[in-house]
Amino acid sequence: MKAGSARRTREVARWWAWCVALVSALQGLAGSARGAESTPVSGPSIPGLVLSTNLVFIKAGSFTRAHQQVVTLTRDYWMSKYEVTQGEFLALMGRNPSHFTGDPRRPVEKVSFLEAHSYCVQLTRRERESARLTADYEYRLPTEAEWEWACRAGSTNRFSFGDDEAAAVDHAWTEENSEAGTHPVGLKQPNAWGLYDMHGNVWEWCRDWFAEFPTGPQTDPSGPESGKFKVFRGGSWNHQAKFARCGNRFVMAPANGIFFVGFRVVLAPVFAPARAAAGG
Ligand SMILES: [Ca+2]
Repeated sequence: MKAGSARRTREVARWWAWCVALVSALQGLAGSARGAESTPVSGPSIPGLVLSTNLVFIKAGSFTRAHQQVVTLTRDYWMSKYEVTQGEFLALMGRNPSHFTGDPRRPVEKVSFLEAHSYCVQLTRRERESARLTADYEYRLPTEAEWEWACRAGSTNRFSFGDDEAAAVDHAWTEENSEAGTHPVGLKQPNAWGLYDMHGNVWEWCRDWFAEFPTGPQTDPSGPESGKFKVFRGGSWNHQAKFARCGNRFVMAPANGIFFVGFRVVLAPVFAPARAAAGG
């Protein structure tokens, strides 16, 4: 990389880190989880569905997020064990938008929400054509609630591993230990449900348009019907560990990508919004 380009990269990274710090400070503390009655393993056997070994079954449940809001998920789903890698993205999409190349096991980044969504559509198409996926199931981005429930993995703390940021070194690639770049997925300790890099490495796009959370209990929330920004979660190599906490959120326009935002997928019945009475 040329010196000027490297300097601009660092300036952009510092600017984004500052923005994330500001937004996070305004949003206050994360909530806590409860009722983690299950530890998902492989999940049910469903006719016509051939699962990738890199999917973790997530049993539905309830947790409490910011401002003591109780969120209930009524639908089970599978979530990918790792962030989508550059190798996976390249194999399916025929291109690799990432900044940190050189190892296909690194997470794909500089990938916009629209590209991440497109990956899910292509993956769904490929798996259906290969008779590994029925028409009533699909791969898609997780809702924010699905992401946070899976991130917490039963924890009631700021992080899935507790409240101590110092412990993040064993669980996440963050500014403190990343040496200014992404790392191949799956090298840090997973959370209690076997998901890797939910904290750190790259932030992860969610399905939801951004809005302040509505008040009151929520069932299967999936955000507003439209908006300007999409949400991403989980912190990154470019931000301090405190920004990787379970309840933290940040946003970006859906057509934009940057070198610290990637994604992972869920496999679930074809998406249907919650009924109106359930809100958000
Ligand atoms: Ca991550």
